[in-house]
Formats: sequence, C-alpha cells, structure tokens
Amino acid sequence: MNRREFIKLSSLLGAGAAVSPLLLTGCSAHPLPGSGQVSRTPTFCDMCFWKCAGFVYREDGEPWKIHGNDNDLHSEGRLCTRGTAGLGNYEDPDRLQKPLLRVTGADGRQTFREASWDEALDFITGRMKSIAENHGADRFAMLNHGYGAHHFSHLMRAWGSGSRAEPAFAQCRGPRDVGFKLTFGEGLGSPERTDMEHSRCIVLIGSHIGENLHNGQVQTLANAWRRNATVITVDPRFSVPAGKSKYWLPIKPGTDLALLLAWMHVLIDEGLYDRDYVQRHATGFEQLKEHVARYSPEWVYLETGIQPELIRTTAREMAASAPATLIHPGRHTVWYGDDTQRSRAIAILNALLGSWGRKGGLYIQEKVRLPKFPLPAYPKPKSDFRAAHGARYPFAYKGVSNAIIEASIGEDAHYKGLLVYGTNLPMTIPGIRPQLKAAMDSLELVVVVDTMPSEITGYADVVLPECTYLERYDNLRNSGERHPSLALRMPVFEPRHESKPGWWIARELGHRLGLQKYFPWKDYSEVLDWQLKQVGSSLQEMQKIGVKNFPRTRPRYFVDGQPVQFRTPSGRIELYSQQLADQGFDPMPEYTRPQQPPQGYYHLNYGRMPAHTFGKTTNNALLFQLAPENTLWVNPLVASAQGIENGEYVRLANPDGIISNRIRVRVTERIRPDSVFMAHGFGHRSRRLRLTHDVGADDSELMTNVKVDPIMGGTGMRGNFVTIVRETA
Ligand SMILES: Nc1nc2c(c(=O)[nH]1)N[C@H]1C(S)=C(S)[C@@H](COP(=O)(O)OP(=O)(O)OC[C@H]3O[C@@H](n4cnc5c(=O)[nH]c(N)nc54)[C@H](O)[C@@H]3O)O[C@H]1N2
Ligand SMILES: Nc1nc2c(c(=O)[nH]1)N[C@H]1C(S)=C(S)[C@@H](COP(=O)(O)OP(=O)(O)OC[C@H]3O[C@@H](n4cnc5c(=O)[nH]c(N)nc54)[C@H](O)[C@@H]3O)O[C@H]1N2
Ligand code: SF4
Ligand SMILES: [Mo]
Repeated sequence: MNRREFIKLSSLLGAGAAVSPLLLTGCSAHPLPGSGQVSRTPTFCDMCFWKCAGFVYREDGEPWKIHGNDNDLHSEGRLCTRGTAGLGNYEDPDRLQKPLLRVTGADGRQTFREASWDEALDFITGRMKSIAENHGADRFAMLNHGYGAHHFSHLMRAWGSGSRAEPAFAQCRGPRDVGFKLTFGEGLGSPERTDMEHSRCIVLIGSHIGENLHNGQVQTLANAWRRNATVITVDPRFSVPAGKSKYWLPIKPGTDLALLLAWMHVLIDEGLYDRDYVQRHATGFEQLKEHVARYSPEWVYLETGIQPELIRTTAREMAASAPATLIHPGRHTVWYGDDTQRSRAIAILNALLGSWGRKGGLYIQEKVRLPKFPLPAYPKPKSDFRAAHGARYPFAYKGVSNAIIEASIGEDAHYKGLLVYGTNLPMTIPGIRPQLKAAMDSLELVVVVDTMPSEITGYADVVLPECTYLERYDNLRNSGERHPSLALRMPVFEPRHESKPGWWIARELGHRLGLQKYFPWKDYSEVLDWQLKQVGSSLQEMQKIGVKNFPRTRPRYFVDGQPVQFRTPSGRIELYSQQLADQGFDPMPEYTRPQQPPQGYYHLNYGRMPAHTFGKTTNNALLFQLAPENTLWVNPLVASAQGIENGEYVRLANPDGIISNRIRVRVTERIRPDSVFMAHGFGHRSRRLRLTHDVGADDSELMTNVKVDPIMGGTGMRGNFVTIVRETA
C-alpha cells in the first residue's frame, strides 16, 4: 500500500513572496497605449463550457483584450464578463509552472519537488506499464472535465482503458439527459436545444438563467422577454429571472415533482394538452392519465405551498402558447436523488404540450459533418466504466465519477491508477473527501493535469502543468446547434513558464507507451488543417476568421405530415416507460416528500453567480476584483430571530459536525425563511491560490447527506441542512 499524505499546497516550492497580481488591461509596458501595432488571434472561450468564439487582441505582442466574434451564433458576438477576463487566467501569477513529483523528505513528510518533463513523463508511463502488466490497461481510469480533455481520452482509448467519467454527468446534467432519453430517445445536448428565441411561454424550474450565465441562452431568454413572452419561474429563491417573470412560484424546496404532476393533471383534466400530437407520437397516455388523476392542485398545494388557482392559471398559460411553450429542462439537475424522475416529468410535460421538435419548444440540432482524422481503430478495453458500479445505476450511459473513486479504494480495488484532467474533485463531488483520501492510499498512480494549484493537485503523485486555452490548439468546436458551425482555438501566446499544451502531453505519453501510430502528428495543427480541408476550409482560413457557419441540411423542426421515428424502444415518445419498469423503477414519476430540516437547521441552497465559474475563476485577478467572495443569503425573519446583522461574518455547521469557513451575511427577503443560499466555488483551502485562499465558504464540504439517484448514479446535493454559527456568540 502506498500511504499518501495530502500535500498541503503551501509546501509547494517556489512559493515566493505574495505579490499582488497586476490587473492586466492597460497595465502593459506601452508609454502610449493605442500607438502600437494591433493584431488579433481567434479562440473560443474556456472560462465556462459554452465555448463562445472571440478574438484576442494584442498591441505590439502584449495582451490587450478579448472580444466576441461577430460571426459566432453561439454568442452573437458578445462575451460575458468571465470571457472577457480570460487574460487573467493566462497571467495568473499562481499558475502551475513546472511538473511536480511527490517525494518524501528527510523529516518523513511528503512534499513536491520540481521535475523535468522527461522525468515526470517517464515516471508516469513506467507506472502505467506496470499497472497494465500486473492488472490490465483497463484498470487505469480518467476523471476529466473541460474541452481539452479530448486529447487524454484519445490516449486512454488507445491504451486500452474504457473508464472515463466527468462531473458533467453524475454531478450535473446526467439525470436530465437520462430522463429525456427515456422519454424522447435523445438528450438535450450542450448548448441545449431550447428554442427560446421563438418561445411564447417559458417555464424555468430552478434554472436561474441570468445568474447561470450561459451566453447564448441568456440572450435568447432576454429576447423572449422583449417579445413579451410569458415567463413562469419556479424557485424557492427570488432569483434574477424570478424578478422578471410574470409568475414567480416560490416553491417549498424539493417538491417540484408534485407541481409537475399537478400541471399534467390540469392539462389532461381540462383537455388542454395537444391531443393530436400525443396520439400521433406518444405511447402510454391512458396510463399517464390514470397516474396523474390523484395529483390534484388541491392536494399538491399542501406539498408545494403553491395555491391551487395559481397551478391552474399557469397550466392554462402554458397550453395557450403551446406548442411554442418550453418547459426548460435545466442543467444542474442533481438535487434530491429523484432527479431522473423529475426530469422525466419535465419531458412528459413538454410532450403533452407538443413542444419537442416544434418551433418555440425544443428544436432539432445539427452539427457539421466533420470527418475524423484517419487513425487505427482503438483496441477493445477489457472493461469499461460500468465495472465501477456493476449492476447499480442501470441507466448510467456515461461514467459515474463518484463510483470510479469508490472503485479505487482498497487492495482489491478495480482501479489501480487515475488520471485527473481539469476537475477539482474535492470541491466538485459532494461528500467525496474521505473516499478520495482512501483511494489515494490504494492507487498505484495518481496524475493530475491542471493549470492551477487547485486542491486536487495535493492528491497527486505527479502534477503536470497544462498551458491555458489561450496558449494551445484543441479540437475544433463543432456543437449541435441551431446552425452548424466550426470554431478554432489556437495559441495566442507561447505557453508561459514550462507549461505545455494538452495535445503535446498526450502525444509524449503516447510515444513513451509505444502508441506512435495513434499520434502521427508533430503539431496538432496538422489534424485541424486536414479536417478543415475535408469541409472546404483550411487552417489558414480559420486563423483569419475564427468561425465558419455552414447551411443546415435538415429542417430545424418536425415537418407537418411527415412521420417521426423516436430513438426509444417503441419508436414513440414513452409517457409510460417500460424500460424503467423492467429494471424495477417507477414507469411514471412518483412524488415522494423530501426530508425536512431538523429544528434550528435550514436547507442549504446554492447556485451560480454571474462573475465566476465554480472555483476555477475565483483566483483570476480581474474577476476577483469584481466579486471577491460569496455571501450567505439569510431571510430577515431568521436574521432577527438569531440577532444576525447584515454584513457580519458567520460560519455554517452541518449535522455531521462539519463547520465551514467564514461567510458574510446578506439579509434579504429574496430567500425563504426555511433556506439559506450561497454561490458555489469559494472557500478554497489551497494556499497556493493566493487571492482566493480562505475567502468565502465552500458549499461542497457541507454536503455530507448525498442523495444518490438509483437510476443513473447522480449525487443529489440539495438534501443538506445547515445551522448558522455566529462568530461572536
Ligand atoms: N457543491 C457543489 N458541487 C458542485 C456544483 C455545485 O454547484 N455545488 N456544481 C456541479 C456542476 S454543475 C459541475 S458542471 C461541476 C464542475 O466541476 P469542475 O469542472 O471540477 O469545476 P471546478 O471546480 O471549476 O474545477 C475545474 C478545474 O479545472 C482546472 N482547469 C481550468 N482550466 C484548465 C485547463 O485549461 N486545463 C486543465 N488541465 N485544467 C484546467 C481548474 O484549475 C480546476 O482545478 O461541479 C459540480 N459540483
Ligand atoms: N456564471 C456562471 N454560469 C454558469 C456556471 C457557472 O459556474 N457560473 N455553470 C454552468 C453550469 S456547468 C451549469 S450545470 C449551470 C447550472 O445552472 P442551473 O441549471 O440554472 O441551476 P441550478 O444550479 O440547478 O439551480 C440553481 C437554482 O435552483 C434553485 N433551487 C434550489 N432548490 C430548489 C428546489 O427545490 N426547487 C426549485 N424549483 N428550485 C430550486 C436555486 O434557488 C437557484 O436559483 O450553470 C451554468 N452557468
Ligand atoms: S458564456 Fe462567458 S465564460 Fe462561458 S464561454 Fe461564453 S464568454 Fe466564455
Ligand atoms: Mo454543470
């Protein structure tokens, strides 16, 4: 067993004096800004996962600004605050600079020392080979997030590993996509196929768009408001979109499924559903009708706190605008453990309104048909991500990150090695810290590829510094969208320090593992140029324009009179799911009452703030200036009962005895008295993140009551309760 200590990142070498990072814009060396030679280089943004395209402008080679690309329909030529602050990531003085290797010092304490790339890569491939010989190549898994990960998934597949997982599934949109796949045979994609630009009625269930800043989505919602579309927001908190909505339904936390069933009840009871669409495309209507009969608005009122008349009025509003009515599927959908079923209910409601495949509802996405660079086929792995959870979670069609960590613990563990790319697991997977520590003790190799000294690096044997998105080529952006388009990410600057692009790291590892035939390029630009030439463009052209739009080849909506084949077993929309029934799950969503907070405790509610993406931008100097810390939203009734002042610092404690960092109170009517709210991504413990270290509180460490979705393994995060601890008390 390799007992590994968690390496406190303060012990990293080269810490140096705490310099305050310069703000970039306008701080370059020019005596007269504006007098130099201006050039621009295309990129697409990596500050979040929306991938807006833009240009980076330089003056005499010095960074100047990032601006949207007017040809980009993803972003309509506009970047959000985080996107324009991308240079702050590039210039961050706390970036990882050199490969680091775990060593045990003379005093017996473990620490990192700097290593050359050759030494670090040889060390990794040496261990990978011994794991492959002793156990099999399939026993090396990868946990990843972010676009650049594709270089490493290629490496893993070439090596014979089939186990990869990203938090985007079991910590984010997995339940939603599984629920929609079970119903319509397809998920939602990213960007989501929501046709808000044409919707006449939009229902947001906990989607706090406006705080959740996915660029194109915010713009289409704003346009819907301009067109006077009816917006109905269901949120226990008076969120930004709630404030602009015609109806705000301040629902009791965790009871959304009851409301969704009551809406179905009203649509069917009053004959307001799209009878023709349902007859033509769906199966199981009679069973659904019988199922929802007992969910009357009067009964559901007692669960949700939403008045029966308001439930009826909003259902009628939805029907009046259908099929241009969108019940938004949400994105971060791991809430209470019944999340696939809640997402199924959202899918079914969309089906009753006839909005899937219809203008103003959910459109049909289209990508560019971009040929893959010709390479030999991958070997078939001996096992894949399902080995991590076995027969549990039968509908997990992608890797379950938490299950992979659990399957890395102990001498008999399935996994023997782990590569972590671009995901800060201790803050990302709720309640995972004890398992992460235990996995570290068992695994023979832990490699972390990151740009920053995030908490996860403290668990590694080897830390590899990747350069930022502004210093590298990645694959072309080719997302399913309203309009097919390609976008280019290319190096604007040379990689700083000794950081390297992901494609280079993957190729170097591949060559050392004898996988040369999977990495025949010298530079990744060769791959992009080859692909672009297959679709009538070239790297040279894209380096000038950044984005190329292509015409659609298929209609965006169903065509009247033409039959539709859904990718479900029945070929129809499945209101009743035989697939779920066969696995012992409810074939139609059932409501169960959520756990209530114990006396003196509150629901721990959390979400996004516009200025940051999780914890990955909080150390960015430009964004830190805008929003240095998160705050704790507390209802005035709670504040006065506990004598808490607006602006004072408190801590939160959970029933398992975890106590948070300090967090500043914001007393506001916008939160219910049974809940408190904070933005996720703060309370970093890594001292090497010098700006953001110890600032604000971390929601994830308080999440020890994880509600696992038995259908697909998602980690429900909303069943956690906290009490407020005053510093002065
Ligand atoms: N408690 C709690 N947990 C959550 C959520 C929540 O709201 N609350 N939200 C969930 C959701 S919706 C999601 S999608 C996930 C997100 O989970 P993650 O994607 O893990 O999010 P971050 O914490 O921002 O971690 C990103 C990591 O990638 C690194 N990184 C940034 N850029 C690069 C790069 O170019 N290359 C490499 N190699 N690394 C890079 C950062 O330094 C950081 O370590 O979290 C989930 N977990
Ligand atoms: N600025 C910014 N934007 C982002 C991100 C970011 O990090 N920063 N991350 C992106 C990612 S990966 C994701 S997944 C999305 C997530 O964004 P969304 O999918 O929109 O949001 P959630 O985090 O699920 O939901 C947060 C909202 O749910 C409400 N809520 C809490 N409990 C309940 C409940 O029981 N019922 C109902 N109806 N509502 C409830 C909260 O009050 C809050 O308003 O945001 C994306 N956009
Ligand atoms: S929404 Fe903002 S942060 Fe996300 S990709 Fe677009 S510009 Fe970048
Ligand atoms: Mo997410």
